[in-house]
Amino acid sequence: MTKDNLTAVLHGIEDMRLEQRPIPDISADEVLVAMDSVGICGSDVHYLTKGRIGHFVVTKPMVIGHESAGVVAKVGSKVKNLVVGDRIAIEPGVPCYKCDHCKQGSYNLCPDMAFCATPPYDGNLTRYYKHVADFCFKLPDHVTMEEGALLEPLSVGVHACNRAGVGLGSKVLILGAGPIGLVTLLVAQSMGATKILITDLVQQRLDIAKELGATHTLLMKPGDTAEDVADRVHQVMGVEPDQSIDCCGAESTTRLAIFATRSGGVVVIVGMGPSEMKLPLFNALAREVDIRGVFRYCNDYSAALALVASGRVNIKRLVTHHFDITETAKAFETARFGTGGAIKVMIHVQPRNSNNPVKF
Ligand code: NAD
Ligand code: 572
Ligand code: ZN
Repeated sequence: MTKDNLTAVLHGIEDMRLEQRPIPDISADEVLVAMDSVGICGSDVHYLTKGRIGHFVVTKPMVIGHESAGVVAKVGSKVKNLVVGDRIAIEPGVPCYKCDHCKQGSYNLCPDMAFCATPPYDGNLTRYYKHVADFCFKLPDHVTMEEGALLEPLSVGVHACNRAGVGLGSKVLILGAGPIGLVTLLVAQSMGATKILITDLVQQRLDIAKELGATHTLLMKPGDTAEDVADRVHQVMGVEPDQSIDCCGAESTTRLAIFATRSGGVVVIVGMGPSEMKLPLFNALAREVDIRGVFRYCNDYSAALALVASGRVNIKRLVTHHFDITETAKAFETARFGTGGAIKVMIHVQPRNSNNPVKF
């Protein structure tokens, strides 16, 4: 094993450095992972540009990255589910296993969750990273490392569609055609939704959504009022959506989600916008529209992997740009400014495809 452990470390606002870090020692329940692919998430960009998300503040150097896959390089003495050489996707949040939420199975709500690249916890845009083996998922040979990394945002889509109750014949409205809106579209389709309308402010993103199978798209303008757009949604879909999934989190999109959803339907809020907003609550209550939150995912990685491995979901189209870890600064510039219509920017810690046994 080489001693090179090049790592992308965020020191503060606009201060990301590539530096050498020691290769970590592992505990009995952990594996050492030779990282392969790490996607850039909006939250990584946010920590770089703002140094914080809400109460989560970068107060000491933090390794960035949480959408990842790699190859097992060492296994701890108590690890039973993995061996050296296994190609794995890494679920980035490790809960405490002890609190009531963990014991009841809702481990995503654990207040002591250690989540990659959420302060104070390091992420995994690095050559060698250690992780609890329980939160590593072996990939079949025909699933690429990039797809493994994308199981992370895909799991958000799985959780969101489950929370919404999407099923056979569902008519679904998705607000926002960024990576999260697009994975939600793919999952809703795979769950049997027959009409899916997706909105965005950017036509290029809607074009990709159409390519991925959205039955309808609607270009919004910044000044649109939610009530007016709700009428347009009904006209375009020819029906009121059963479920609306807000993948923006702007006040205007959450308002639209409520107005547009059929009585007795469900609004799910995935996008994290302002901490307080003005919403038509009476409209929702009087029509029994349930409003539900989404916090990451919980026991969703296996389903996300099954969707990709079975070919029911083709997630590769989301990746628009590829960079080597040595080009991390350029990769973040591209993700940040959406250069060249960037959707998902993938960073390769190993040369692309070097760990993909099946040729693509
Ligand atoms: P993104 O910024 O790439 O995508 C948001 C999209 O919404 C963009 O395409 C933008 O053009 C569009 N948009 C903005 N305002 C709009 C409006 N008024 N109407 C229609 N479209 C509009 O972000 P992303 O990576 O796709 O993530 C989406 C949101 O989900 C973010 O807020 C992120 O923090 C959140 N998120 C939440 C969780 C969770 O656990 N709840 C997990 C992952 C991401
Ligand atoms: O992939 C996980 C993920 N979660 C996001 C955003 C991007 N990626 N969330 C939005 C921000 N919250 S948070 O609670 N926080 C910073 C911990 O505001 C987490 C979920
Ligand atoms: Zn993320």
